[in-house]
Amino acid sequence: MSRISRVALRMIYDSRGQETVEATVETDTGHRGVAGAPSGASTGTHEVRAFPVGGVAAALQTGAKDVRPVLLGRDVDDQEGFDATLHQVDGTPDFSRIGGNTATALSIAFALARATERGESLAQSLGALRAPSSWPAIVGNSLNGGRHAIGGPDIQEFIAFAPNATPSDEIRAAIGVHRALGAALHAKYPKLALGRGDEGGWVAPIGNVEALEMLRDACASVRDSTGLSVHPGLDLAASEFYRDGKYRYADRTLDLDGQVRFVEELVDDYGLRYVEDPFDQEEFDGFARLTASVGSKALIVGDDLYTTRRSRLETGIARRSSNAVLIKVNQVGTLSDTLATVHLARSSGLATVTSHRSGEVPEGWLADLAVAFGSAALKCGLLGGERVAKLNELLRLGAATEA
Ligand code: 2PG
Ligand code: MG
Repeated sequence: MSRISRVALRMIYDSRGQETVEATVETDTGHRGVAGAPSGASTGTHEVRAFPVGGVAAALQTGAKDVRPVLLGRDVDDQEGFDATLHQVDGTPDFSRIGGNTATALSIAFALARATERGESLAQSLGALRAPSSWPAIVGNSLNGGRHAIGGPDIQEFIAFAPNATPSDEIRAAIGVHRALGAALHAKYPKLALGRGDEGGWVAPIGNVEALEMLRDACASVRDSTGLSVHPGLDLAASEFYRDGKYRYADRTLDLDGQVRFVEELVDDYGLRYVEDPFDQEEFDGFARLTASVGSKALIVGDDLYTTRRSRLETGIARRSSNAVLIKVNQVGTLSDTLATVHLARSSGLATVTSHRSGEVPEGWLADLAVAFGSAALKCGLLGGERVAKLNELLRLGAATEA
């Protein structure tokens, strides 16, 4: 049995140029895992705190003084024990003492060290099938708005949802939509300086409806030219424009009934197959209404609604709020907490979508998690080194099963 012989924490920058925490965990047989923690912009109220008061500097100080000593000497095969120790040393319900990002970086670095020691990919060492019966579909952000873009639509993400037989076909289809959308924007607005948002999707000063029309057409053109499956999707991140009981878009203000109808129409008019956070983060019943009416046509996904917390997912299951749950490790802080939510989803027949954050690190392990979790989809963006790292890791996992 090998043991942890070295633990180190340091500050690194994420894809938005913001400070975050990276962890190194090393075993006494000389194997090591290194992981950085991502950060969100449209964070849910029920997420753990990313950093303690005092930010990354305080996280590093507490990490060196209080966390590192209790991790040294731990059994490399005991992920649950490692994660439980993080909770014990933190002692709060939301990781506000050591920081959820410190916990995330350590928990993943530990899992990576173990995988390296076993000579396996992270997906394999977490017990994933060598050749999954179906690969996670790609949820690829093609056009950004909301908190992830300045000057774009108020819906946060216009998505290419690509379920195909192999990772390479999925990625080809989703990136094809990004490219087709860029070409269409350029053709329609030749004088416009096109930008890209936090997740690598296009940013253009257009409204929600125009963006949806262009996304639908881009998906259709890729389907026609490649024969692959790719369909429009949205992450509305609706908590971001919900105030005083109303959904406040640039061009309309809707109450709950209006919002249910509006999203139902979007699903039907644009053939949406993926709808994330169409309501405020406390609106379990609105979610349930939408799932009942269009859940057979689209994944209805709770992100801010659940924040990957098992207890909130229990509520959603009891109220039939959604047919899918977004999974982000740093919303709960450890791999074990994440797995508890994934297991509940699976045993209750809900799909999981394993997801990046808008501020990311250029590492690929998220793809291993999506495969290991048996997720219906991997949400990781399409362009930018920190997004492509995950797509390329999925390609590697796919290639390994073909060899
Ligand atoms: C989301 C995520 C990722 P953020 O809302 O799903 O796309 O955004 O990381 O800013 O919470
Ligand atoms: Mg979301």
